Amino acid sequence: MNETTRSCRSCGTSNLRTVLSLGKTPLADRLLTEAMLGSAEPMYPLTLCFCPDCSLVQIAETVSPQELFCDNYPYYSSFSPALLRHSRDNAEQLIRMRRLGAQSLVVELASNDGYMLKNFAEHGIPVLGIDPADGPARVAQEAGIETLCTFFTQDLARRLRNEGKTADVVIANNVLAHVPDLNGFVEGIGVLLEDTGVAVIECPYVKDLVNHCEFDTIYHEHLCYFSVTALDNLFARHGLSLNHVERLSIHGGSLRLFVARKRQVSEGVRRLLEDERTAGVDQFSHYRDFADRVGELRGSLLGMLHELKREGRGIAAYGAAAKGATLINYVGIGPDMIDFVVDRNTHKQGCYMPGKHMPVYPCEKLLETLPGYCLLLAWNFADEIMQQQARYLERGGAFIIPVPTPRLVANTEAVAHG
Ligand code: JHZ
Repeated sequence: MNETTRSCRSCGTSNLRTVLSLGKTPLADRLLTEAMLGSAEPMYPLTLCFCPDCSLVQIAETVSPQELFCDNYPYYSSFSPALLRHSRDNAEQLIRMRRLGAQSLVVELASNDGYMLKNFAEHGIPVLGIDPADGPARVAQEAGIETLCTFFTQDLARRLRNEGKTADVVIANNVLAHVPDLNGFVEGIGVLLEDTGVAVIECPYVKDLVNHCEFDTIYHEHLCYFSVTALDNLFARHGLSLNHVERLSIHGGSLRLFVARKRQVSEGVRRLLEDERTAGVDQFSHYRDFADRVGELRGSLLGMLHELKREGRGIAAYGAAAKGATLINYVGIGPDMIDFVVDRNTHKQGCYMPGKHMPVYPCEKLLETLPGYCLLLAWNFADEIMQQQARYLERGGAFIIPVPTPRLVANTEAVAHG
């Protein structure tokens, strides 16, 4: 099921202006099994828009969340060591800051395989996960993390509150962009929070997306691309205050938001709002040349790949990431160019990439076959992946990093990174 909207997902006005069209693309996390290869794949238009009224960048299309998240969703957070470290550090900081203990409750929305909540549970802090993807939710339950396998909604928040379950901390990482009922979701956070509770929310930052040409992070799961300005408007509408914001490097540049009922806005929030006004993030003109820059990137990446292919040493790709699906489908990179993709996630291995159908293998395949080049689709974990693959680099392999402008990294540079 697919709907196209011309009214803003946050403020509801109908002045949306188109920023970029990526054409029709398959669903980025719908990897195919061998049996699925013979049947038609759902393909949907992907159009990035800007709302001049509340500044929210968003896509026009809504694919049903059931189709996106409920059928063999292959993303399991725990396969990315850098994400695990990032989450543990954040959990430990929250435990200290909020003095959490056996009497507290931490609720995570989109808790996936329990990658985050296990850090609280280890300290004896009661936790509750909520996630609609049954595979990851089952892994969390098996690890002893209480998890409701369902979508978080206002109604669920009310039900939990009626059962006496209000949260000292609500965590919502990389989920705000995924929800079609954005206002209902934020309202639900307010319902679930204890009076003195805090919601800690991470989402990719649209300013980084645009500045670093991270167009591949645009796909149907990501309905919204947030600026601090748009977020401030959104939370204020629900009686919540965006009190503090941190900028993070994860996922190509993210925001960590601290949201509460009581207004205690930090100087940092005011500064970021001011920076966005100065940079024009709240104006359509800020996004006007983005489509041209994305088109240029496509041209230069294709040019580079054709040149490298002619050397005859083979090209593979690393990371069957959702963003990788946008990249290969929009740029037009198929099995004639890329022989195979490697990924640590065992749920993705043995499957085929959406749209272009390159097979996904375990990472060992890279050293076994030694292709001359490897396109890094999971470029957001570049340093970590290149360190893991030091032997591939030592043996003459090189990585192609596609964004912000395609570049080659061979052994010497990788050692400098390490
Ligand atoms: P990764 C994810 O998108 C999921 P994806 C989701 N769509 C979202 O909102 C964004 O993040 C923010 C693999 N890998 O996380 C694991 C290795 O093989 O960058 C993943 O399959 N070895 C909900 O999918 C992929 O790469 C490694 O060492 O675009 C990375 O996917 C590491 C670190 C990762 O984003």
